[in-house]
Amino acid sequence: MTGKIISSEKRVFFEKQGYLIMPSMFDAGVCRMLRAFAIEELEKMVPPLEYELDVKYPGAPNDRRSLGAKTVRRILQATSRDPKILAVASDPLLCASISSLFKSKNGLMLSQNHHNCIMTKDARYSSDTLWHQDIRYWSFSDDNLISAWIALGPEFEKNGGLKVLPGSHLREFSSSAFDPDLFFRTDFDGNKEFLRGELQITLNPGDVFLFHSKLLHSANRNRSDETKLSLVFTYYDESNSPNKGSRSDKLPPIRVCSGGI
Ligand SMILES: O=C(O)CCC(=O)C(=O)O
Repeated sequence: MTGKIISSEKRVFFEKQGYLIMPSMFDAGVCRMLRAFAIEELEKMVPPLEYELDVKYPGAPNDRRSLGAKTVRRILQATSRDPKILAVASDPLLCASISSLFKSKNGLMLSQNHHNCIMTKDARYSSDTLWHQDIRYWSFSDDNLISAWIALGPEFEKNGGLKVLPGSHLREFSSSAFDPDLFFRTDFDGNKEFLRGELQITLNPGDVFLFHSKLLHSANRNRSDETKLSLVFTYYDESNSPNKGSRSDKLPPIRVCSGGI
């Protein structure tokens, strides 16, 4: 199956640009059901949750007494919350597509750690996520991870849709290109030209945005009047592995594609 699921043009596009949009991978009924589930989880506030207050990004509430202090940013460990979430994360077409991008006949592993989430962007109290590579969160023997961002509603500039710097996953940046929190500095002269290449990603409900763990991306806060909801999962080839004792190694992976395809 490898090589047929994703055309060679799309694979070359992903290799060069660091991302790929797979339109309409999930239908409107599935998106409605997942949105309803996400809203229920937000109402129940069942941990583990990441709050806007935890990240302290620009626009986030400052302290526990601020308005919006209880605003959730990520509903964590999403695949263990309900079989329908696991079914989406292990969708055969999605997983075969990602395996094909890894050009691998090995098994495909789904991480259950931090990025296994329902990402929420509240209409009132969300924040700006500055330019970064997701590899800042991960600790693996190899930096080659792919995340799938599944839009459950429309995503665009005004509601805080993702922006990317195409091709940035292939660049070697000096450490001075990043601040101490590993955000890509917009005030650093050496980054300015590169930042001019920013591209706004727009997604429709059910579209999947696949991106490499070294692709620089950012997103503004949500300035629309509806909370934005997406599912985010991260995958890696079976030949890769989380570093022992790191937070990427906390929960065991789920083998979502058996390999040999
Ligand atoms: O929706 C956003 O703000 C982007 C989230 C993101 O890229 C991250 O937290 O790694």
